[in-house]
Amino acid sequence: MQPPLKLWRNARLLTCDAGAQRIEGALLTRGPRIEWLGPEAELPALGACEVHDLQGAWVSPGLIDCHTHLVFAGNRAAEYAERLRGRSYEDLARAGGGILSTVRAVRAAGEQQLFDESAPRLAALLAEGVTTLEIKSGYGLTLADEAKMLRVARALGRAFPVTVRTTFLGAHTVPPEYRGRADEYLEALVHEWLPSLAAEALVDAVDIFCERIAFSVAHAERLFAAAQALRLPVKMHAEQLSNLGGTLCATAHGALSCDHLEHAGEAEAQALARAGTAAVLLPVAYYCLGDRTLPPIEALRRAGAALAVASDCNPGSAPGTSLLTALSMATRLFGLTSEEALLGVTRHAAQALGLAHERGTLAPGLAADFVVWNIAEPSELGYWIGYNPRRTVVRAGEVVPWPTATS
Ligand code: DI6
Ligand code: FE
Repeated sequence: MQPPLKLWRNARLLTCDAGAQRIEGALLTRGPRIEWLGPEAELPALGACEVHDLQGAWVSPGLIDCHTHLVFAGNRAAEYAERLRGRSYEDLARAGGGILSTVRAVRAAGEQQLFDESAPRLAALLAEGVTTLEIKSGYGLTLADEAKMLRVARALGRAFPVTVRTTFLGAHTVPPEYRGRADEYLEALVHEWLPSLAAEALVDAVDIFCERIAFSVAHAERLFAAAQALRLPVKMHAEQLSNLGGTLCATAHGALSCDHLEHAGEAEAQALARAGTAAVLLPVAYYCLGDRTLPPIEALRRAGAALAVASDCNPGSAPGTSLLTALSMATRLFGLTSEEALLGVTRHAAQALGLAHERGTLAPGLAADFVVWNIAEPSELGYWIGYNPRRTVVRAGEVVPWPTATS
């Protein structure tokens, strides 16, 4: 038997499709998918079905946070305080703090503790209308601890009304056991860890931090070849603190996304557009690091690259759980238009996760994930800071209750 139809009428639909259409009308959903949308005068004949009157509210696709390190233990407020006194992020990393201090906390945490610490962050993102998010590993840096992080990410996806995509980021930084032996560490990732985690179905994509304080382009080449042999899509933390040529390597491998890009330029913008690789902008990290180098927005725009926006939720450079705040920062700090910002957390974020065929826009056949907003104008998304205009969230065709850390 087919699941029942539901009619969501009297809506103003921000489809976020290629034409960025705005439609005054209705959505028809069947189970977890959208069956039809359009003006009410064109509604197909329906039998009895559940009807929701949305009273003229604006409706967008469910928001997609396509870059997070949401699963971690502890926090790094003390390092933030040091950075406020002038110490740099790179300096802290070189002194064994930074990512490695979170690695120590994650290794010490059991799976339940990691879940319990991460759940309130997830609940906060969901409260703003996030229905899909990516969660990276990268704070375990042993095979067992990376597996633990990825299992917690999967468990969060089962416990909460959200679609979780996991990304293996074993190549986040060189762990203490391999200090000075980055090449050997990478070989372990390639030959042992990645095949083992992939065999357990814990990995949806593979990422690498390509940076002076992390891994080289040659390392990325090795890792990407291994990922692609396992038919896993790849992505890269590229050009965040310096330009090592990571974007050109990632786009040559058909990466789903390159993320950060503060130190990218014209050549990178062209390569991203040509390869169909999404440019993921992370303005909260830019803000919290007190960065001064802006990503090349105008070049990306001119080249026609897909601009996505994400929270980067992590304890070091972006301790935030508000995608709407990231939107505000993407507009004010990076100069995105309101329309670009909305596409950045819907259609283009889906592209960054390789999910554009199933979510990120309102269209027949796609996921019935959408947010009903308490706003009079679409430009209010990315305008409010610390005020949440979400009215109702529908995921897979069901109204989602207000999320709590235990839901
Ligand atoms: N870039 C980032 O912004 C995060 N990871 C990365 O490669 C920061 C991670 C951290 O500082 O804990
Ligand atoms: Fe990141």
